[in-house]
Formats: sequence, C-alpha cells, structure tokens
Amino acid sequence: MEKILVIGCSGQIGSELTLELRKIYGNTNVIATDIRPANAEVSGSGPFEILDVMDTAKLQLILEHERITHVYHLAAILSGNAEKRPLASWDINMRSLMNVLELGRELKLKKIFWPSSIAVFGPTTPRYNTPQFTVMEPNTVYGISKLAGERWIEYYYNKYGVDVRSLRYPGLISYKTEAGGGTTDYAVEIFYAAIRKKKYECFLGPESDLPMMFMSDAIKATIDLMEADASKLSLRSSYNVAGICFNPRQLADEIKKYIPDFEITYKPDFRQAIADSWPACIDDSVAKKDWGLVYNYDLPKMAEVMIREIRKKLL
Ligand code: NAD
Ligand code: AKB
Repeated sequence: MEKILVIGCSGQIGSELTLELRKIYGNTNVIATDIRPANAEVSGSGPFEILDVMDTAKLQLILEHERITHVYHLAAILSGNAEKRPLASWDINMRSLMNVLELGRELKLKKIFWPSSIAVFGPTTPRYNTPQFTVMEPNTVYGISKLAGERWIEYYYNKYGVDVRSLRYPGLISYKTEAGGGTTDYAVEIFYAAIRKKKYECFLGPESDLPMMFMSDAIKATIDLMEADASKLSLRSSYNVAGICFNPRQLADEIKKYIPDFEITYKPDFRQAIADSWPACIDDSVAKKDWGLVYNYDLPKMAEVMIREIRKKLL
C-alpha cells in the first residue's frame, strides 16, 4: 500500500495534486508538507506538517516515522524568482533534490516524483516541435538546476535503482492557487486581471509562443506516469510534455470571447529573454508511446473553465 509524502503542498501544483492523491490513496495515506501553511482544503482533508526540505534530519524523521513509500518532491524556486537570487535558488533546487534522492536510496523508497521543466532547453535548442533528445544549453539558473536534476535522477536510477520519475512540465494554468514566480505566470494572471479590471499589462510580448497545460491534465499525466509499469519507461531523465501551444495575443483573443471589452497591453520585462530561450511547442511522442500521455483540454476549453471558476471565486 502507498504511503505518500508531498513536499511543497502549498504551491500551484501541490495544492491540487495533494487532494487528487488523497482521493485515490486515502486521506490519511497522503502526508502534506511545506515550509509555509497549507490552504484550508489541504490542511482540513488530511495530515499536514511544516517541513523545510533543506532540513535533512526532519525529512528523514518523517519518512521513517510515517513509513513513507512514495515521495512527490515539488518544492523549488521557479524561473523568474530564481533569476533574482541565483545562488540561493540553485542551493534550494539542487540540495533539496539531493536530500530526497539520498534518503530515497538509504530508506529504499518505492518511487519518487520530481518535476523538471521546459526550462531545461535553451536558445540553441530547436524552438518548434522540440525533440525529446536535443541540444540542451539552458541559460537561466532555474533551467540549469532542472537539467542538472535530470542528470542526477537518471544517475540514481542507473547506479542505485532508485525509481525516480519525471515530467518536463510546460507552463501550468490553474484557478485554485496562483502561480509561483515563473515566466509562464502571465497565462494565469491574465484571467484574474481580465475578470477584476478588464485589462492586463503583459510582461511578455504578444507573439511569445510557449507550451502550456491545464492543471487537471498535468495532474493526470503525473499520476499516470507514477502508476505506469516500470518496464514501459524507456527513459529515466524526464519526459517531454507538450500541452497546448499559444501566445499572449491568442490567449487575449480567447478571453475576449467572454469579456469583449478586455484590453491587453504589452510591457516585456526580464522574463521576455527567458521566454525567448524556451521552446514554443514540444514533441511529446515518447511519453505518448511509452505510457499513453493524453490531454483533455485545448485552449478554448481551458479558457472556458478558467473564466467560469475565477468568476465564481472573485464575484
Ligand atoms: P510553487 O512555487 O507554486 O510551489 C512551490 C512550493 O514549494 C511552495 O508552496 C513553497 O512554499 C514550497 N517551498 C519552497 N521552498 C521550500 C522548502 N525549503 N521546503 C519546503 N517547501 C518549500 O511551484 P509549483 O508551480 O507548484 O511547482 C512545483 C514544481 O513543479 C517545481 O519543481 C517547479 O519547478 C515545477 N514546475 C512547475 C511549473 C508550473 O508552471 N507551475 C512548470 C514546470 C515545472
Ligand atoms: C516557470 O515559468 O518558471 C515555470 C516553468 C515552465 O518551469 N512555469
């Protein structure tokens, strides 16, 4: 039976993934942790503890005391925030992963999930239909940490048999918890601004194509990968996941279908260079072939749910 630890349960992904894991494996079998408090749904539906993932001793204590078998390690500093504090972000992103991998090896955890990102690619990578295996020269501290992380998880699998699984998430779009300091955050912020003020100043230019994915598709993909038979996984770094490809102008046009007087203006900041260095859309055929990656949301369906749910929250 699975006994699961979620690290980073208060973030954009953790706040939804924790609830989905509890639905599947039972509330008491999913221990949620974060360095900051969880929302009421997470702390009210099962065990929650404050944990700084850098505190190796406390992490080990929880893993042993709770007899944890599976870890979802989501704590990280995302691309935009990491550029403001490069060394501290490198330290958190890498040391937290090494803590989890080492304890996974020592305690013989059954499975670990650790997300990578489209940030592993860089300006020399082909931007369209980016292959699973290609040139990878990221030029952000976040991307460098994700690429190094991918190398380490593959190493721990090959050398010690630690069963770590990973997805290169694109930008994730959700309405429950706001995004955590990344370059793709505009695609969440825009919905709140459109509903609150009918206008949005975008920090990326109108033609900045990026891969994005609706949260429920991301959660389904994560759990499908974790449930997949190990014999089906042809790679142990991280799987490309494409989702939907669009740019701010196309997203604004979609929002105008619901809010016709919505206005978008553009004032690119330092995140433009990050977006320009990332793929526009990705080839995810390896994930589809190995373990059956599927999506349920395209741009119109995603926008419809975002507008409906954020209106319910705000109005
Ligand atoms: P987020 O910033 O919303 O959440 C991260 C959580 O980690 C926060 O709740 C934060 O409090 C917690 N945290 C930070 N430092 C911690 C520490 N020392 N100990 C314990 N908890 C700590 O991020 P997210 O969007 O939920 O992303 C989760 C993971 O998915 C990250 O690894 C991120 O790189 C990856 N990812 C996210 C996206 C996306 O679009 N959201 C895309 C690609 C990859
Ligand atoms: C970010 O923009 O930093 C994240 C990501 C794509 O990894 N959303």
